[in-house]
Amino acid sequence: MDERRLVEVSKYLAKHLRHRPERIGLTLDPEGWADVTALLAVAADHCFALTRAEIEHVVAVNDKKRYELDGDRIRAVQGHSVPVSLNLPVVSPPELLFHGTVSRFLDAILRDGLLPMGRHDVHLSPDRETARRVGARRGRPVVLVVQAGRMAADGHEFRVSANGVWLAGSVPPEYLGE
Ligand code: HQG
Repeated sequence: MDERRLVEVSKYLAKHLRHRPERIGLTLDPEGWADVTALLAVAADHCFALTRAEIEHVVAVNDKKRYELDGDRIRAVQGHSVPVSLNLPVVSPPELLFHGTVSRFLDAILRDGLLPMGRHDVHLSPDRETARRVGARRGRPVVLVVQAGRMAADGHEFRVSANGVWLAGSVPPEYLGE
């Protein structure tokens, strides 16, 4: 599979497993799982030719391990905008986590805290370099430091997705620094 096709299939999966399953008539169960057989059928119905082997390949080599396969089921491991409950356990975070953003959002973030915006959760990175890459999707990155240990001690819940993204409902401004 060439790189272009890999990206095309990955984007197709992200769109329909995270954001708009209804666009192709796909049903996700409450935990975000779709039947691979059903996905192949509805993709074909909507003129996107896709094979099981391509799905398996994308799941295996995807740069950020965004998807998981379990028998004939597939789901995105995080990043949804549709309501799903991934049933991730609450876990203790490291003392510090990081969030990559850009300077144009800083005033609002320092005033209102980090909010999930279009997604279910605020996404936090375990290290500065990962956060820098997340921020760089939007321009010159700014990395914020999150006092995650202190937040957890104050009763805020953290979860971590299967691909190592830390998730929190929000991060109030008093736990943020640069
Ligand atoms: C910003 C990619 C104004 C926030 C990445 C971010 C990540 C605020 C944007 C994953 C704000 C939301 C998630 C506030 C937060 N006021 N702006 N109060 N609070 N923001 O894409 O963290 O490729 O939903 O800084 O690698 O950028 O999809 O979140 O800039 O892991 O697998 O609002 O997406 O992964 O943007 O990225 P996003 P994100 P995937």
